[in-house]
Amino acid sequence: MKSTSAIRRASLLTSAAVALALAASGTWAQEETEETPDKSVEEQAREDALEEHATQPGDMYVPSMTTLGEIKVEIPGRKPDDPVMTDEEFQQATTMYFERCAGCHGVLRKGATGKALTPDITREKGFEYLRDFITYGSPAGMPNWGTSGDLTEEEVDMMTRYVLLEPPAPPEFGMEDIRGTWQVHIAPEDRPTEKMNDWDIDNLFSVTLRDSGEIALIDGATYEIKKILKTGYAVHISRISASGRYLFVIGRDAKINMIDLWMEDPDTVAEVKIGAEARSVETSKMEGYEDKYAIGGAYWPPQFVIMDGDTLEPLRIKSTRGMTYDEQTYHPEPRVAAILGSHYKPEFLVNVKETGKIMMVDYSDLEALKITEINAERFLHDGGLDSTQRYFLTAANARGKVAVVDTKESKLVAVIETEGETPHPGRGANFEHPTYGPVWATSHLGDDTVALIGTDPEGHPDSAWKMVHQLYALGGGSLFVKTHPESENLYVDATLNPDAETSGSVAVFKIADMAEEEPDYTVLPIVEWAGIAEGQPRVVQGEFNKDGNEIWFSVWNAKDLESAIVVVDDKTLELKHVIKDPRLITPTGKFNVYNTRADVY
Ligand code: DHE
Repeated sequence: MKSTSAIRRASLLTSAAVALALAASGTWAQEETEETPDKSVEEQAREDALEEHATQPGDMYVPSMTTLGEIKVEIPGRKPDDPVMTDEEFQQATTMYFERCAGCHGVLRKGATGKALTPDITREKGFEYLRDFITYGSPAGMPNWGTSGDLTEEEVDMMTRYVLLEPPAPPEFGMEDIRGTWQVHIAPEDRPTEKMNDWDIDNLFSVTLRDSGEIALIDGATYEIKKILKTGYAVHISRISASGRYLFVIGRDAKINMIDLWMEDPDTVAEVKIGAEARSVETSKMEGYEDKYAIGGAYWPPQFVIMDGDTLEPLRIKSTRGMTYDEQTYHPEPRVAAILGSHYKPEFLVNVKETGKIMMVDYSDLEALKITEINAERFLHDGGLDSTQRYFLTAANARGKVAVVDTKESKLVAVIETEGETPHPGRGANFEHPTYGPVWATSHLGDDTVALIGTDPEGHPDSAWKMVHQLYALGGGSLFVKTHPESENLYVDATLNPDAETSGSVAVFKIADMAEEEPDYTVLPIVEWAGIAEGQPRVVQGEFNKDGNEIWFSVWNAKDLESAIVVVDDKTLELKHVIKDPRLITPTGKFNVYNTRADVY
């Protein structure tokens, strides 16, 4: 079910211990070793393995199809030899499966980063084998759902019977469904023709309030919360139209809100749901197409939807189902991960996760949609542009690689090993390295490394599209790196690190110090600065203000506890301000309007 730290786990245990631990928990590895292990060694190996399960930060970062879990599914027809399961249990197990297992094993159980769990496979393994596997997990990435206490013995039993049955298929979400959710609250002709408020829109931050299903619009200079707006469930990211007027946010329930920042009192002017589960939204950025289209990408159904940029009217749906790029076998549910608007062509770059393809979707003629399908690497997740905005660098995170696409020539340029476990760049960070020239950075979920990749094939051909420098930051569990053209620093968080002090801090590298092989970094105690006594808040995602002289970090606490945003002076690395407000519930992503629309990172 969870696999992001699989390689690290395996490398942390000796291979003998791995074999023993697997054998002890009755896992796939039973086929690989016939030896009967010594009991006490076996127990030790099991303990080691379980400890690993409990402490790997990457495990906490696996998609949870929560909204899909709320849908009542049609129960597939039963066969005479099926395990007994009531309809009520089946629905309950489906919800549990979508929330906890589908992220890795796929909604249809055909496998993603985790193994396929279709009945032809599960029935061969048998009830006891599967029950033990769910109970104890495996060092290959499966969590120990039973022994961790996450599932009761009865629930493990129910899930075991469930995976022996045919999987249900959640409903599709076609044009009729999408149009059924589409609402234009204020028609374009009824909107202002010029900006009607005195907000400094370019320096506004749209802040995700994850667990309250809202965003906060915060002024970048005064830190005043100008407005809180209701959005979709567990809203994920914000993106801005090319003009900077319209703000688009997408919830995990695939609901997009379009907010007009020119209104006297900015508000949602249109909304639509593009599927049942989604994570990405973007707008057309190419000259001549500014504000013309928006696009949303869904996890379920596997599809993207191009919409009118003024009204969100759904115009074109494209399914991403198809062949994997390498083996060319059919994948029924390749999820749409990051989407980026090209500055070089009227194209959206769409990461299709499980098939490992980057689709360059030409939106100049929606009736004759042209897609250049680039074979990249499986498990594409997030990424961003280089400093010239010509190259798209995107992580195939479960493969430990970064793919580079030339958006001008529509070609794959390179697939680079980052030599860390599970690269997770967000949109990455671009800066001028003292030795290697322009580079783009990513940190990693599974270890403390930061990979710097050369991005200047003209000026620095020897460094281009290679990992030129590896830095060591605070620890595993990093989600985002950040810098700004005006900054001389690179910031690296460690959000999912199990150690509270580490996940509550940020590492800052001086770019000039990178002339050294192993530069030191400064640690900023962000949570301590926030002065929050209760809970174990995590620091996540730095975001610069427009001028690039201060960086904001979210201090992300539990829903019912105090959270904050800490503002750091980029020149002095000192605390500048703490934004606290009871309305700031679980702040996570922050999107400065100017930096987001102009792709400055
Ligand atoms: Fe994200 C970006 C998917 C969990 C905060 N996240 C993205 C993108 C994808 C994605 C595909 C790229 C969007 C784009 O650029 O178009 N995220 C997922 C998941 O599948 C995952 C692992 C689990 C899930 O069920 O959603 C997940 N993400 C999280 C979190 O738990 C985070 C830390 C907190 C939160 O708000 O949910 C989180 N994700 C973010 C942020 C970005 C993001 C802040 C945008 C970064 C940027 O700089 O653009």
